[in-house]
Amino acid sequence: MSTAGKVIRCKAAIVFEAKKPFSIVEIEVAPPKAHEVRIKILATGICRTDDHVQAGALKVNYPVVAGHEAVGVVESVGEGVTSVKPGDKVIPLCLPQCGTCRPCRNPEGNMCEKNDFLAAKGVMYDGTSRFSYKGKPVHNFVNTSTFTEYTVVHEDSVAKIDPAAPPEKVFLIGCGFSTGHGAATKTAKVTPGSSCAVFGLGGVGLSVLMGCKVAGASRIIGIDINKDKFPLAKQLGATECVSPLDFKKPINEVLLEMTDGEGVDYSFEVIGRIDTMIAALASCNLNYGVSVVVGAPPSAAEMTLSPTLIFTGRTWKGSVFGGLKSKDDIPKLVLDLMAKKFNLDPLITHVLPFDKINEGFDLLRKGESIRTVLKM
Ligand code: COD
Ligand code: ZN
Repeated sequence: MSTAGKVIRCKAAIVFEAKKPFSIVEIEVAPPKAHEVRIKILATGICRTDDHVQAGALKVNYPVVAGHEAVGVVESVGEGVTSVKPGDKVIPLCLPQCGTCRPCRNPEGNMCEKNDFLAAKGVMYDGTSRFSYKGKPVHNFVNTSTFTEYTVVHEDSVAKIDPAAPPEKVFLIGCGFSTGHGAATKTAKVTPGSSCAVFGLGGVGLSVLMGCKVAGASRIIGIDINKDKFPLAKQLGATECVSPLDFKKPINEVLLEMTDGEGVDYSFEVIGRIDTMIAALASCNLNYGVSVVVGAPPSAAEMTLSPTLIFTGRTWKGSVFGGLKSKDDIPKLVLDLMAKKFNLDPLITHVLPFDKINEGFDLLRKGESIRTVLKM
């Protein structure tokens, strides 16, 4: 029997307040309104950004259905939806692409004005939520919310993908892989023969590293305080790996020494810490080096640094979702995956049923997993 037009009762993992574990409860998911799409989630990944939601490090409204890296099938669509139809395999987009705002119209822009990263209101465009628990509304997260069997997103926040794409792999294109790969290839535009340094070797950092390799970098230095990450980093293209804990001097000085005082051509911060953002900046060439901030800083953070770091010519850039135009670029990355232009298998270290979501987050916190995929 069709569920279109009806409220769906299903399982979701809710964070009721910061620092409380994910609670699996039954919620109600309202039908999609005009220009909205209801999606049955097939698989969703555990990303550090969701951990920040649970830990209270990101400004969000609670209670919230987090999760933003997933793949699903369209269950039903609201009035006026033209880009997807029921049955389509889709990836929800944590960064929307409305196509009409200034950043969407600028070829270099991707911070669609409809994004909810900065305001973090956690509601649909009309200011209401499609999720409720015991009759009270529950917030959404970055226009997606994938820790639920069914979600509702605006049409701007969903991309139709190749129906043959395997759910247990392609979910990673919904955030981690695209964020990292795009930061190297689209934001930094890494050039052949160049040198790169990647700070943080989690799922996103390793994807940056894969992007540097595809772009033809000849030297890629991986930096992490957890040496267990080094073998995989080397398998994916790191030419060397170093731990800041092995040195008394600051890691940027170590990197300068490793590069004969030159610094690297490109550096990437993929941890989300102020000190490593400054260290990454100071590690790139003082004149033509490019440093990219990929890790989201804690919401309340501010930084102080010497302006000389920039004065000599370095370029310091940020990159959200790899600088990608989400609705246009995600289906293309999926086709690249299907054409075996890259392999996501090494990044997917654990598979768990949705009910074991808290176990999945423990693996991430203990540094044991790169990506855990939750199957619904
Ligand atoms: N020095 C070196 N390495 C460190 C340090 C340190 N001081 N502290 C931690 N690390 C290492 C950890 O050991 C770990 O290996 C790695 O840094 C971080 O990896 P993970 O597995 O915790 O996290 P990821 O790779 O899943 O995500 C990290 C981000 C920082 C990219 C993520 O949290 C984030 O901020 N994403 C937002 C960026 C974005 O564009 N998002 C779009 C959709 S979310
Ligand atoms: Zn993410």
